[in-house]
Amino acid sequence: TASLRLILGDQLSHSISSLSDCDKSNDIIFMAEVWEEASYVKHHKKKIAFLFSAMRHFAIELEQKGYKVIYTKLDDPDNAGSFTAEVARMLKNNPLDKIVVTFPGEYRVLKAIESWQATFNLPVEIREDSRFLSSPTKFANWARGRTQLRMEYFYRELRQEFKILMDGDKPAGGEWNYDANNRKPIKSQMVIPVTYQSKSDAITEEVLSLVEKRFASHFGDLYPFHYGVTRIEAIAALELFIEERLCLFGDYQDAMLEENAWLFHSHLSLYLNCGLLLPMECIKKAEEAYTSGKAPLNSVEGFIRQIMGWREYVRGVYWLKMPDYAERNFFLAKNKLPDFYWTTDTKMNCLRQCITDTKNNAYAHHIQRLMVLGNFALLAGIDPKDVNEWFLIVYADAYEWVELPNVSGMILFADGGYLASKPYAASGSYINKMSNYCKNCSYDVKQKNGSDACPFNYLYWHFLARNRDKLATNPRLGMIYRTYDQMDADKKAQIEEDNLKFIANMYVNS
Ligand code: FAD
Ligand code: DLZ
Ligand code: SF4
Repeated sequence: TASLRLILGDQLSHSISSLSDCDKSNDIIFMAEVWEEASYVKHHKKKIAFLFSAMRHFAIELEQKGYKVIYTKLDDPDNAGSFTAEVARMLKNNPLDKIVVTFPGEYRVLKAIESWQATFNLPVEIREDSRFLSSPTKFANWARGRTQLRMEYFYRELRQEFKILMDGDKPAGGEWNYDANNRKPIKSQMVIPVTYQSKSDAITEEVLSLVEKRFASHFGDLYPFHYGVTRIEAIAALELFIEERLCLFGDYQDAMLEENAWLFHSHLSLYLNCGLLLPMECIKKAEEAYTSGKAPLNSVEGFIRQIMGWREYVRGVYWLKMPDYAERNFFLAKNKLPDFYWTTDTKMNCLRQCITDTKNNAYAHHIQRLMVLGNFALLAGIDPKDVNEWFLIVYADAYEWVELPNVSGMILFADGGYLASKPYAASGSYINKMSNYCKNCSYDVKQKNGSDACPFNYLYWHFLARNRDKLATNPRLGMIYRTYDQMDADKKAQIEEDNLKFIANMYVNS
């Protein structure tokens, strides 16, 4: 028998389960650049270029290993435009007995794959994605019977199961979590090692001109393009991070700086999510840096928690709660996303900087996404559908399994508190404490009301006041509501008025 081994764009790992028993002389590996995937949302130009170039490099590596590979480029005149239509075309040209594919990263794609057995009258084997440390089934078992999930407990179990940063049955250093040490603001003068930058080869150059031509109307800057596109380059990026930035990753994990978009973060998510890096190898390398004394525990534990904890946890929530999760809107937020999320044209310097970084790099770090871009969308009552679409478009690491729970669960609290214990709502003072954005802003972070006041200040109180019926019982918000109750009626009326004015103006001039 001969089977079709389909490799999707985010499955670029030589150890992918769909290839484990691939017969080099009979089976055909199939990869396709399809218009449907590249345009179902209008992805950032850099994201498309990164993925197409990485796919093309991966296909060549497979050929070099002796596999039979068929690869459809986007501009192939016979390209049928979608996964389903391309698989149909493949099967017409090559008599095959079976389709083998690894579990995809999006519900939408899973549903398409599940329909193929009937459409093509062939067995379709969907294999577990063993690159992850947990699985949808294991997560569902863990979640059963819990009304509220907490990442921290899930993460501790994985630490124990895989014996990572463990001292026998105790966590290394005695604590599971060193976050209290990981909230230092950063100074402009700080020397920050430059992140990994690759040089484009002929394959990348060809993809860049394809994207320039075919996706001209998409958001984002295509150039300069420095992302790695092969496993060798991704490993070089990982090693550079471990050598030069991991040691201070923890200290400055929450900091933001106008002059530097990258700071001490790893910038590895795009490689991890398309399969060029494996989560366990990143975890092991970081653990090694701790045991060999190269990096301190607060940094190493913080980094490992992001990958072993958050990354696995959000994937579990996604598969447990789809398809309903995409429809959740706990606060019934219905404002449209303001245009400045695309144009960068806003007087709010924090937003302008974070959107500009995103436009330039298809990257912003976690606190920019959470406490500026996401926090504003939460406070301004933007419709979760709009917010999710934006986040799925603009980042090179965005696939729905990881984007949706972070946006709807972590930042918008659209799931009513299933993923997170409270909304990450914050006023301007948080942004001022953790960044230098406020210094160059037209608004005054210290002013609470009026036309010069930082909008985050009154939007914050208005958000809490208008959603009181949904949030007041949350024990973590009790103190904040007591502060609100102590405000006099004039102050409350002022918040109401400022909010009203701001939202009305948001689409014209903000
Ligand atoms: P680092 O700070 O160096 O962290 C190391 C790794 O941990 C990351 O590479 C990533 O794989 C993992 N990680 C960290 N935080 C999370 C998290 N919350 N969820 C899942 N994995 C995490 N991450 C994505 O990969 N794709 C997305 O589409 C995405 N959308 C987000 C949207 C919002 C609103 C928020 C708040 C977060 C989102 N994240 C997303 C999570 C996180 O912001 C990015 O993973 C991180 O910024 C990537 O940069 P880095 O590689 O430098 O991460
Ligand atoms: C994100 C993306 C884009 C832009 N284009 C393609 C593509 O042309 N071919 C492909 O196989 N994958 C692409 N991807 C990634 C897919 O959307 C991703 O593999 C699925 O969403 C996972 O379920
Ligand atoms: Fe952002 Fe407010 Fe600071 Fe301006 S003053 S940068 S709007 S937090």
